[in-house]
Amino acid sequence: MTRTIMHIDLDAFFVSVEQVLNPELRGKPVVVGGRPDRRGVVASASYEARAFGVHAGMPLATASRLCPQAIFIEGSFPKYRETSQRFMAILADFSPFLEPVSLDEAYLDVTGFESIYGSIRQMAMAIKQRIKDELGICASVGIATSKVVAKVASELSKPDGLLVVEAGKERSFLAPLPIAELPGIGKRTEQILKTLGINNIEEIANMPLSALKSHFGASGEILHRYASGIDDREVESPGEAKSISRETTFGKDTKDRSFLKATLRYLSERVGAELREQGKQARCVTLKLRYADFTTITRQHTLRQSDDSDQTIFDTGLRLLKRALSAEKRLVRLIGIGVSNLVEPERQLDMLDSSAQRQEQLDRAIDRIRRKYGFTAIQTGRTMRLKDIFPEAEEGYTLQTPSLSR
Ligand code: DCP
Ligand code: CA
Repeated sequence: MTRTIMHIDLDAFFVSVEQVLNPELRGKPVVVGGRPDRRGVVASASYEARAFGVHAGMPLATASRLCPQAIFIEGSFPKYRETSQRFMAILADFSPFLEPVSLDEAYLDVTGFESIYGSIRQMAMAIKQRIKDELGICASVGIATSKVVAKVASELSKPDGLLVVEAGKERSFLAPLPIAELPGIGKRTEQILKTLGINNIEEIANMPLSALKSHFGASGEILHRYASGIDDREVESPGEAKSISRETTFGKDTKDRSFLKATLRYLSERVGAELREQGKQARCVTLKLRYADFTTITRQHTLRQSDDSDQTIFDTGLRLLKRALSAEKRLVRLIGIGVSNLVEPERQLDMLDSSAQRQEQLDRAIDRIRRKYGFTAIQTGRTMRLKDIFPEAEEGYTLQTPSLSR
């Protein structure tokens, strides 16, 4: 059966939220990511700034050189999350077959919905209108028989776009587009394809499968299917979170152990709070480090018993950190901690163990206070040190890369 899939993506999301809150920013070159003298990168650029060549991922300093008149904003994650939740709630009103992909992007399976709205195009216009009315933001919508084609269509229609790719036209729609437009093609894949003389999507579809496989392994096959407009991935409503992590990039590379420890403690508490909020326990703890030369390592430890306490997450992370840094000379650029393999809490046999019980009561008491007064209302001994280093925000310390530090 032919499916009808919509991909909905908000335009210049972080910037658009800022423009709703401060209408003076509308129609101007605006960049969210931080002040240009900081070392972060552009998270989101208004279309006015993009006209100067500014784009996401670009160092702020470069952006300010290309577009000196741009207005640079730090950005604040809680506002974006709140808008995102309202966005997803609007979409859920239109179809229960909703798969959020990121904060500002989702797939809807709308197969058969034309009978309700007259046509799928009318349904898409109604969705765009509600988003505009309630959030004040423009959305772009792509409609096709598969996820990959719907996504390319919404991207191509931006800003404020609506593009329908009819059934049977998938391959010819993709054919002339540059290879970078195909989801899944990163910088490296693009480079390799270019050296092979492949410039548009049609040329990928025409490559022998064996050649694609020899260069890209198993992903070669997916590449071939996507390039041919074939993609039978379902729209999947979210199961529960599979992992929770927090990370931050430092303003200045460091090997100050006690500072790294304090940051790890803070990030562990954020992960723990989220874990308990979701009513889950974790079996696996992962530490992530990026060194000054951008080499990134992860180290993982499986717990003997699933756990949700800040202390266990931190202790495990700290052991992994000590081991990783024991013979390490490089400075650390980024640190992150995560939990995965999430399970429903087991009725703990060792609840009779009074220290585990005290720990649990302590975590919950702290969670309650933080829910009421904000995350930094309570400091544990180790994170006190961070007070002078990171500016405080209601939701916690403002980390260097707000969008990546959820
Ligand atoms: N984002 C980020 N860092 C990046 C890319 C994105 O922090 N390198 C954040 C900011 C964006 C949001 O995610 O606003 C959504 O990403 P998109 O790629 O959808 O970009 P925009 O919504 O900003 O623009 P577009 O109109 O192209 O969708
Ligand atoms: Ca977007």
